Amino acid sequence: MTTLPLQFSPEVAAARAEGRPIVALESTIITHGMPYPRNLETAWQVEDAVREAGATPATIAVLEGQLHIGLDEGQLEALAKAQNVAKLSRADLAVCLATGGTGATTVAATMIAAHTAGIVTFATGGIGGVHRGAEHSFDISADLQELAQTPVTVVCAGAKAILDLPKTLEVLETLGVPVIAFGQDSLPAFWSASSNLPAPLRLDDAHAIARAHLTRAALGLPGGQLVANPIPAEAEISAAEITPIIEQATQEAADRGITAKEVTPFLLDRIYTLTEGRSLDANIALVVNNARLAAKIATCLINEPQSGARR
Ligand code: PSU
Ligand code: MN
Repeated sequence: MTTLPLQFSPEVAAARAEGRPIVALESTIITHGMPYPRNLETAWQVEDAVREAGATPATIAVLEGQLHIGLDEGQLEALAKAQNVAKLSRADLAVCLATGGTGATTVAATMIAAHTAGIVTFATGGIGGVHRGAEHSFDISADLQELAQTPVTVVCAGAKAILDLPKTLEVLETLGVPVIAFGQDSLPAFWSASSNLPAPLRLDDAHAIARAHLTRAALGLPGGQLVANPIPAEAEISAAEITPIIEQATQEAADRGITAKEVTPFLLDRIYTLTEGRSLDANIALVVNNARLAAKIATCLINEPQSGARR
């Protein structure tokens, strides 16, 4: 078996050598989730939020066939500006690496890369899930299967209402993925702090989330945990405002026959335009908030007494 060479940024390599906490960050949010230049500003802001909270950010991407764990400023900028970058999930990662391609990693592919690099905590905005109409399209993100099999704790702000949230929760339950609301009883719904769905689990501090991660490993259970961290109140967009916009965007996607990997980027772009950019302000605020919580969890994981099995 060949081992895969990993390209660690100097900052991440130093953190590894010194046993300091590291937070993985995905890159599809940069290339397919937000327009330039705000995608780049957001990537910097999120990395800084991780640093200010005492951990090291590791933005993950494939550049010319190399799996990068941590990007320097120039690499991040090139990725944020690049057109037609591949969107890599579990199914595409190996082909991209083997053929010398360049691509941004989704939640699923970032989890695989993080795990390969020994990183167990990951912050993002929203995960992929069961799309509306999945009973016809079968469109269910590979992110859900990944959470079931790769031992990484993923901090998100819940799932977007572009997805079918009840079905997404059902699939996660079937797959045995803990869905943990942070500090509240209801499931956060991305642009809104609360949905009308109760969260399956609730934890109120980073220590408890770290302990649950380690306990899962001690039980020999595969897979990770999904932490749903509510958007800060001042950045929320009300459900009344966003719901008709999501419905319009979803209808347009159906009318235009958008399928597979294009669905999520198409919806995000339409919602951005239809909210005149406000969806993006909210998105940025919640990713930064998630980066801070992930940094705390990563720090607790390093410091837990039972961390023998840790990273
Ligand atoms: N949801 C968001 N923003 C995003 C994504 C999802 O609110 O940027 C991205 C993430 O990278 C996620 C991917 O892993 O889309 C899911 O794509 P798909 O539904 O094609 O699996
Ligand atoms: Mn899909």
